[in-house]
Amino acid sequence: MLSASVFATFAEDGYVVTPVVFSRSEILVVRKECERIRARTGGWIVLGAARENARLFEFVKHDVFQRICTMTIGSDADLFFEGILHKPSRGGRELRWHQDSGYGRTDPSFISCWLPLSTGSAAAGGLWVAPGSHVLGPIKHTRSPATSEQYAGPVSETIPAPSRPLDLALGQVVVLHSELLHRTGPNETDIDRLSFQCGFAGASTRFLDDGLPADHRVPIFRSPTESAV
Ligand SMILES: O=C(O)CCC(=O)C(=O)O
Repeated sequence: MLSASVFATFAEDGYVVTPVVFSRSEILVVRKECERIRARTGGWIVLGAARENARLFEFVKHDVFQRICTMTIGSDADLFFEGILHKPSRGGRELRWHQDSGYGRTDPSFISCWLPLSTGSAAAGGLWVAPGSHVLGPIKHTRSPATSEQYAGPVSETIPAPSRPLDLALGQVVVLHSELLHRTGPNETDIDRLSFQCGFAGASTRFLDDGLPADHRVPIFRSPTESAV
């Protein structure tokens, strides 16, 4: 279903958009859980949601994510963050250009998988990417005093690569290298934008400036070990 050719440009571009890999009913189950959690917590982002929700935890263990990990960071991979992200219709603010490694640097890099649960249109606050920008390596991020978001500081004023919006269908996934510059805009449509994101790191990845809680890392995919005879 996810052939190696889907990932052929990942090393060069720092991202790939998969074909539709989740059915509508799979997306609806995830969406329902995310809406239920959001109704309780509010806020534009809910982190750690899969750790306390069996259906979301099943979802992050899906064969699709296993395949994505195998093709990008290796078949032994840990989940280390996941979030529900919401931008209300005609609302939400821009999340400026940033690298996900700006929130936590690792060696080697990790990946983030982002997927729409309501609409994947860039105009609805969807993703923009700067293809190939991951080759810049980790950029020092700055915390905006106004919004407290971490962003790529002066680099975000002069994005070195041509940037492009991604319009996604439900069931598609964007896989981002942790050093790829990306952003999302405000939601300019009448549809509430709900998305899900999960980050995976190779099992032997080192966290260089890890301010995250000790239990943030969950071993999730392991290549089959040879059974003792
Ligand atoms: O979904 C969003 O608006 C932001 C996603 C993103 O870029 C991030 O969480 O790093």
